[in-house]
Amino acid sequence: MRDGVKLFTTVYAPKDRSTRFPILLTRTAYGTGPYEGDAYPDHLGPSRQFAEDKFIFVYQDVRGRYMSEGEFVDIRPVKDVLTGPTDTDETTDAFDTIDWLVKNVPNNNGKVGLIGISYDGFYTSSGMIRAHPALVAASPQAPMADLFMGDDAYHNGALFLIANFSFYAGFPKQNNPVSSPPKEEFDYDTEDGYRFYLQMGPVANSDKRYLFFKNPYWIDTYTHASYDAFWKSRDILPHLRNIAPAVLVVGGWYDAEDLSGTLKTFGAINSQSPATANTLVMGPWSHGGWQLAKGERLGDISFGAPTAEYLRSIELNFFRHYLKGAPDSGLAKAIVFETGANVWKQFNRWPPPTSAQRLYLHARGKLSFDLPAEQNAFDEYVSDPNNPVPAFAAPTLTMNKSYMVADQRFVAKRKDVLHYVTDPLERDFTAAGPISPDLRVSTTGSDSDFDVKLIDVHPDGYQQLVRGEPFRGKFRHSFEHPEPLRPGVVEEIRFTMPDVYHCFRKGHCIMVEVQSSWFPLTDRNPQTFVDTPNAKPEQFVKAKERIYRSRNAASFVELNVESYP
Ligand code: PG9
Repeated sequence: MRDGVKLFTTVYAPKDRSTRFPILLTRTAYGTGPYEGDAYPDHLGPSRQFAEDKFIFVYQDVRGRYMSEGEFVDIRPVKDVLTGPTDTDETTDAFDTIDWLVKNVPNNNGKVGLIGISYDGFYTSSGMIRAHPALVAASPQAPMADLFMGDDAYHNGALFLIANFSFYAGFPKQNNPVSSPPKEEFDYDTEDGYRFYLQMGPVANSDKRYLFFKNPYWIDTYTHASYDAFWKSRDILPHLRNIAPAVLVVGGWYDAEDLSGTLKTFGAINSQSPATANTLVMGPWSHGGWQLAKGERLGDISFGAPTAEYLRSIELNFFRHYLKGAPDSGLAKAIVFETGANVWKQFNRWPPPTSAQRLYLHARGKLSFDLPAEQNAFDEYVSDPNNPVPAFAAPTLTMNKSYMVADQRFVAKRKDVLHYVTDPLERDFTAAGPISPDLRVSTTGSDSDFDVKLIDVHPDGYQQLVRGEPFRGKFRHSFEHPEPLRPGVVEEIRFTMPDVYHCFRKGHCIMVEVQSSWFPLTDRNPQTFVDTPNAKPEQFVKAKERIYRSRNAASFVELNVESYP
């Protein structure tokens, strides 16, 4: 690299020396092994078809991980300005790597593609910024974009507890260069994540109780509990300007980690770099669930076909066109799987044209498109942070990938979950784009979460989660400067959940659930306005929550409904 640091890079090239091949590069935080001698990896490239088609596959350990030199920074911020010829960030490391590869790897054709999933999707996005001229095509897949604002770390101010704790338990700081870092398995001493996290108490206890757990990246994650300079500097979206390579953004509707980042990456390139060839592919997949998988189902939900096979041809044609000069397959702007209907559709924009429709909460658990007629009407429940609503039907120690389509009947009997259901639909109803809950609420506490779930109720009673998000009340006016809720005062909680493309079929019902904890998916809100991770056990108190459903204070969920010609 320009500062003399050496990054460990492995090149797998076709033996055929009669043709020149393009380079397909992946930069990773997760290790490029096997490192020993002439050991060969299980697979090369994103699919078998790529290996058969022949590319020069290059894998690199990013700065400070595994066999690379230098210092690792978790979600390294992109620098606005480089301070001199030896200043670096991930954009310069990608540039310098590509520069070295095209000048030194025998038989390369001078064209480079960049691809990666999740963290490696973030490194792909980084490489697209101030890109090397040889980088002509890039595919950020499930890329993180803004960790506090809806990606891995926080959703609407609530910490994604189980996902982050379990991730960082397996992602320690390394004394690099190291090919097989010592693995200290974290011993949960139970199979029951609900109990484990409840017994942990306030999140800062994770370090007091489990001393060896001291992981600086985890500590950063939970101590930066609002949208501060730490998180803002890590937001890559403002940097996605003047993107020269063609881009194929790939993601899954049921990605529990970086769904928001995927959609925002696509959206930011469209709006900030409109001349870039930029396509979105969204399938019915969990986080990276398309990789080396068929994509036929997730949890209980079948998609009727091996949906990931469809992506394989899109991906291969994309890179073949830009890297090998194969004919342009004429990609649409958005290639999206319509869940519920189980069909692929193509659009020249995403979201497609829609009209906003509001589903209002009514008395006796009804949900309808009509504004309520009643005055001063509400439903109420007691939310107890010491008995939080479970997020998963079965105990789990790691994020259950299929929770995003899971049957919600396991919370049907809880008194601290409100349910609102439509009559059976008389025709198919397709929501395309963001979902925006708008609640009028009050609480007896000084902070509370309001979690909203949009559910597809099948005729056999299965309650399939379609989209759900928490909202931490103290952030209702600002994610930088939280403010207490005022006990007993009606407040508006409005937020946006990531896009869906879901068909609620004729005969199904639409259901909305509201609750104030979702554990251990999110950390517990003490329901007292305090520094949440450091709250004292006695500051976790019950609160009475009211959700209003009256004409003068209506609560609703706004959907964008596809307009049929
Ligand atoms: N989305 C992942 C992640 C990155 C950084 C922090 C926590 C999670 C990943 O799987 O790469």
